[in-house]
Amino acid sequence: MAAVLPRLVCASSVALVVWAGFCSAVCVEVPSETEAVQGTHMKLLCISCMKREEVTASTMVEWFYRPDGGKDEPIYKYEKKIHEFPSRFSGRLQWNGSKDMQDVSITVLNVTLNDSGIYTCNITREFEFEIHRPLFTSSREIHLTVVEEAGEDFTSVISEIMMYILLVFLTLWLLIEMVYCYRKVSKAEEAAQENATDYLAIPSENKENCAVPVEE
Ligand SMILES: *[C@@H]1O[C@H](CO)[C@@H](O)[C@H](O)[C@H]1NC(C)=O
Ligand SMILES: *[C@@H]1O[C@H](CO)[C@@H](O)[C@H](O)[C@H]1NC(C)=O
Ligand SMILES: *[C@@H]1O[C@H](CO)[C@@H](O)[C@H](O)[C@H]1NC(C)=O
Ligand SMILES: *[C@@H]1O[C@H](CO)[C@@H](O)[C@H](O)[C@H]1NC(C)=O
Ligand SMILES: CC(=O)N[C@H]1CO[C@H](CO)[C@@H](O)[C@@H]1O
Repeated sequence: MAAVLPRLVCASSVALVVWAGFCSAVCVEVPSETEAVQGTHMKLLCISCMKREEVTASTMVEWFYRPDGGKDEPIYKYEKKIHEFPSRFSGRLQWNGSKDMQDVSITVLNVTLNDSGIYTCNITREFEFEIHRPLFTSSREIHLTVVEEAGEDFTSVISEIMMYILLVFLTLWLLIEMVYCYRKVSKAEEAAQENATDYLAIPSENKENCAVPVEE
């Protein structure tokens, strides 16, 4: 069952992206996918919605890569123009952000197994026309796992099968319970109807004892 929840979360984040696409004025900070398939393009999603005071600021974004057990190394920078740092990603990084710089995503082309690790996007916004030039910074981390092949892993297949078995079982159980209840109710009704005739024969004092007390 463990795979069901991430799938739900996944579906809802897709819904969010679609929704954000329909009304582009709304910025939604959707988290990035964290699994990539070897040999495909991987979009490292980094969205940092502007607060109202940041609209007149200029945005700079820096991307870092940290291999497992390593330290952060800069790989990409965008400040008015693109700057790529020499790294093993050279030539494989592509700007995939938006013009308004709320989406500062990049795409890694032809992902290899070695690209697993932690990617950080650091966003700095600076007021352009102020004397003090205050800075806003925000940071996101993406823990990327690169897998050899697309497809479902064994445990998620198992949990999916379990889910269907459970569904069928629950439906059957519900049906049986309904039939059983229906029988019971109709039997009780029959019996009650039989008794109703007896009930009429009971003297009226006894009838009052059964009645719901009425408040005055
Ligand atoms: C992806 O990388 C592999 C090995 O690094 C290379 O053999 C392959 O040609 C590359 N594919 C593309 C589409 O660049
Ligand atoms: C992955 O990294 C290891 C060592 O860091 C290196 O030996 C190997 O060639 C790399 N593989 C690819 C496909 O870049
Ligand atoms: C990214 O920004 C965060 C918070 O501003 C900071 O703690 C972190 O050191 C920065 N990362 C790098 C690699 O500069
Ligand atoms: C009907 O009446 C009989 C006896 O008069 C009683 O034993 C039985 O429990 C009653 N059934 C119901 C459903 O009230
Ligand atoms: C310029 C660029 O790489 N654009 C790509 C950004 O990502 C979407 C998918 O999320 C692609 O369809 C674009 O081509």
